[in-house]
Amino acid sequence: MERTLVITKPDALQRNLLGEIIGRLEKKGLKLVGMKMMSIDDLKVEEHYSHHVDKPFFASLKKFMQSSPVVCMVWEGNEAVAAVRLIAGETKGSEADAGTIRGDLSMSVQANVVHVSDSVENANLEVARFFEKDEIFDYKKLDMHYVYFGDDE
Ligand code: IDP
Ligand code: MG
Repeated sequence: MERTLVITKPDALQRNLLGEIIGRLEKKGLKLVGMKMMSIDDLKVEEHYSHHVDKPFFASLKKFMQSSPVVCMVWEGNEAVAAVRLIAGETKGSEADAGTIRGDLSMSVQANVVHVSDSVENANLEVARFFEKDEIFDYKKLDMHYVYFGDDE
């Protein structure tokens, strides 16, 4: 069972898209195991986007990510990292496939409504960056039986 980090970016909060984004992940059959609202501090932005710190757009990206609170979530499921990446769509909203969160809900390369982890390795690092162990919940969710019916056979 994998866990992946999803962050709703400031544009999602400002544009009233949180329910829509969470609803899509719930309906897919993923299990929400952690959730909190926060303001991202300088250190967290720089760590989280360390692959972009030297890019010309980094100052703008940082300003954007700090312009409103974000909501961080941990979603769990079989092959959840790749599944959520598919649901999120390509980085640039105007080019992302229709049917994806970014393709349906955004136009911009920067303001693309969600962050989602891009590999199992990064998902583990990112979940640990944003959540303490006791902020992640281990509980039985009854519909899982039907979400995965027969997959283990
Ligand atoms: P991803 O979010 O699809 O994984 P990354 O390349 O990891 O894409 O970039 C992280 C975030 O940085 C993007 O989601 C977007 O908000 C921002 N970003 C990426 N490229 C650009 C750019 O060329 N201009 C402005 N912001 C960018
Ligand atoms: Mg990325």
